[in-house]
Amino acid sequence: MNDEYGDSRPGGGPGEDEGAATGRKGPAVGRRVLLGTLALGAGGLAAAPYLQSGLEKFLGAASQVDPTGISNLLPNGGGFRFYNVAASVPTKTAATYRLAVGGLVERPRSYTLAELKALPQVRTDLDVQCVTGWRVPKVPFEGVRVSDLLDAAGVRAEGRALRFTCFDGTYSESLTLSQARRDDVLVALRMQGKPITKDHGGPVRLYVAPMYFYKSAKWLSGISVTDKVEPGYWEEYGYDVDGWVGRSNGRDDRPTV
Ligand SMILES: Nc1nc2c(c(=O)[nH]1)N[C@H]1C(S)=C(S)[C@@H](COP(=O)(O)O)O[C@H]1N2
Ligand SMILES: [Mo]
Repeated sequence: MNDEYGDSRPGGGPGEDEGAATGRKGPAVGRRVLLGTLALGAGGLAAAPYLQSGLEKFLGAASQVDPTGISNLLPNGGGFRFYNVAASVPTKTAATYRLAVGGLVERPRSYTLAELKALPQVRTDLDVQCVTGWRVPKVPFEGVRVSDLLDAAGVRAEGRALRFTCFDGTYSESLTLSQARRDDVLVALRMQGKPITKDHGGPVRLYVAPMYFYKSAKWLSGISVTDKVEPGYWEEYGYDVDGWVGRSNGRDDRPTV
């Protein structure tokens, strides 16, 4: 059980979480996550094997009501840590979810989940690498190429970059247009062979295969074409805007693509 904490365990050394790694802790992580995780304590961890089957569900529920942030940094049994910098995240269903594509485009529009599902779907099967050290091998993602959405919207001549926003109300990300047009950059609807769970950013998250996982914004609600790169949430705290795995953030991880 403890093995699952690996290098990401709070107090386990440098790079334990995004906030601590930069030495400039964000408002919603860092100390609070550390205290929350310690507060869970030996009792909580010892009980974890018995919770295994329901753990993912439990964490999803806990993240909605847990002001201590305990749920921000826990293993889920699959090698992932759930990250969430917002205090709470609303649940979006097929009936309520919308993705807005706008900014410097000819044809701004909003997509429902059904409309996204009706577009050509692409599948990848690549490793996920978090900048704090943990890696999950061969994670299937399926979704719509961001480049297809850009083509549909018609990027105007002055467009240079994309800003991604999230319905958690807090997180954001960025890519240059040429990065976003790669064929392994997806608006992902499925992960690990099933619809993306709420914990993993469902119903829709960004997936940027060649970059550290902080680029893969969860709970995606907006894509806006901008005239310059506007650094995302963690990038304001020192992470590289160009987050290539193995050649950014001072790390030498094996590339994911
Ligand atoms: N909206 C949102 N997206 C996010 C984050 C977040 O806190 N909020 N954390 C990022 C970071 S640092 C990582 S490592 C991954 C974690 O994805 P997971 O929770 O599915 O493991 O989501 C990224 N996308
Ligand atoms: Mo991360």
